[in-house]
This record gives sequence, C-alpha cells and structure tokens, in this order.
Amino acid sequence: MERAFNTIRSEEQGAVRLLFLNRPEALNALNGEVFREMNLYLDALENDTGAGILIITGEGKAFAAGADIAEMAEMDSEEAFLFSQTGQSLFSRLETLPIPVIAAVNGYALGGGCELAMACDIRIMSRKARLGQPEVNLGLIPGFSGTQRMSRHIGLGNALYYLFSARQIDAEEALRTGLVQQVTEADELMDAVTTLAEEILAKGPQAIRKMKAVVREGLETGFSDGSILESRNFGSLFGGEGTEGMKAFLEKRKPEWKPDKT
Ligand code: DAK
Repeated sequence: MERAFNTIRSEEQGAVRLLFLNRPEALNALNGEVFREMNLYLDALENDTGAGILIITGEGKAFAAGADIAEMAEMDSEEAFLFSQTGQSLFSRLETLPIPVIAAVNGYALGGGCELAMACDIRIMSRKARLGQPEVNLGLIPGFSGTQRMSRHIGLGNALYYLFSARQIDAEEALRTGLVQQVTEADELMDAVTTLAEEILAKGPQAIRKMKAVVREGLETGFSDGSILESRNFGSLFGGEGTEGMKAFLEKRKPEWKPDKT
C-alpha cells in the first residue's frame, strides 16, 4: 500500500488504514489532484486483504476547508459539472467500500470537506473543529452530494437551516443534531478514533461488512427490500462466522474469526 503521493499520505497500523489529506498550506482544500490520488489510494485499498477499517483525517489545522476555490474559480459550467461528478463518485466509493470508514474531523470541515466527512460511515470530531456548508457565501451550492447527504444525516429542517445560513456547526451542535457521533478534546481525537477502530476490528469481520452493505443499500432501496436483504445476509452468516460466534459464547471462549477475504 505504501506509495508516494503529493496531496495525501497513508499509514498502516495492523488492520487500520489511515489516509491523511496533506495540503496543510491550503487547509487541505480538495482539488483535482487530491481526487485523483484518493481514487488511486482506494484502488489499492480495494485489493488490500489486510485492511479492516479506514480512517480519514487531515494534516495540520483543517480536515478540509472545502473544494479548492482557486481551482474552481477558473472553471466553466461544463468543467464544474465534471468536477462535481468526480467528487460525487469518489465520495460514493467510500460508502460502497466493504470496510467501515471513520472521519476523524481534526479541524475545519467546510464545503467539500464537510461533504467528505458526511460520506464516511462514522464521524468523530475534535472539540475545536467546525463543520459547515458555506457555499452560498460564494454564490454556489454544494457539489459533492452535500445537498443530499446532509438531510439524510440530520433531517430536512436542520439541513436547510445550515445550508441556507452557511453557519458553522460546532461540536455541541454537531453532536446534538447527530451530524457526528462523538466529540473529543483535540489532543485525544486520534486515540479515540483508534480505540473505536480496534473495538470494531474485534467483531466478526464478515458481520461488519455485511452490516455496512445492508444498512447502506437498505437506505437506497427502502424498508421492505432492505429487510429482505437483511434476512439473506443474516442467513448467510449461519454455518460460518455466526455459528462460530454463537458456539464461542456458549462454550465461554473467545470466537476465532477467520480473516475476511470478501
Ligand atoms: N480553497 C482554496 N484555498 C483555501 C480554501 C479553499 N476552500 N480554504 C482556505 N484556503 C487557503 C487560503 O486561501 C490561505 O491561503 P494563502 O492565502 O495562505 O495562500 C490558506 O488556505 C489559509 O487559509 P486562511 O488564511 O483563510 O486561514 P484562516 O484560519 O484565517 O481561515 C477558514 C480558515 C477555513 C475560515 C478560511 O480559510 C475559509 O473561510 N476558507 C474557505 C472556506 C469555504 O468557503 N469553503 C467552501 C469552499 S466551496 C461544485 C463542486 C464543489 C462545490 C460546489 C460546487 N460544483 C462543481 C458545482 C463545493 C464547494 C466548496 O467546497
């Protein structure tokens, strides 16, 4: 997995994969090169059988302060449409990645940065960080599916409140509205995220992967189809990982999970 990138960097800790946005001089603003390199990173990650969880965070004082305004200012309508599509498909890849993805929101996550965090499965934020969608300040609307994801995370009224006003969302509001799942002191963020990652990694790996797929696909297909999907995936764990987990409980021992290669 180790390779040289200009705008991102990666680390490995056991089955944990860490992806750092790495343009601190521009507060990790998302440009075409960041998207290209993140896609290359995900190409490799999809073939990385040792990966169990992905953590995304930012170098320096920002998670990502948005799409790169300097780059966008030069775009015409067609180029902006394509940029939007590139960002949307990259962020969707995080949702279809078989392993869980956690955003460790270390600082500003504005505009495209907030959209990236919202595409992750779980968000943990530093008390110092701020989220928000300030696009209307620039006469824009979000372009990486933020208009769609925000209302799914925090409901229509909350989403329109923040999207219309461009107000920044502090840790207390983010937690209250459900935009993030946990808040930590700034210097405790990575420990908290790693602790959660290790907890998840101790569970049945196939159950975790199936859980992500069923929950996410169910949101797209609706309750009935999602419930059928749930039954199929529930059933598929019997005779394998689920049976081992239940036997281990009854035999008062730790389950022996097989490495998941799916
Ligand atoms: N793009 C480019 N550079 C940025 C940037 C950004 N989003 N945010 C910050 N920077 C750069 C600054 O220009 C500055 O560069 P130098 O002047 O040092 O060269 C450096 O990062 C440090 O920033 P500041 O000096 O401003 O730092 P402060 O701590 O004073 O302020 C801040 C931090 C986050 C409050 C401030 O930087 C800020 O307001 N940044 C802009 C935040 C923002 O408006 N974000 C939303 C961007 S718009 C679409 C596709 C996508 C989108 C929309 C449509 N389609 C294709 C349709 C998405 C749009 C966005 O994300």
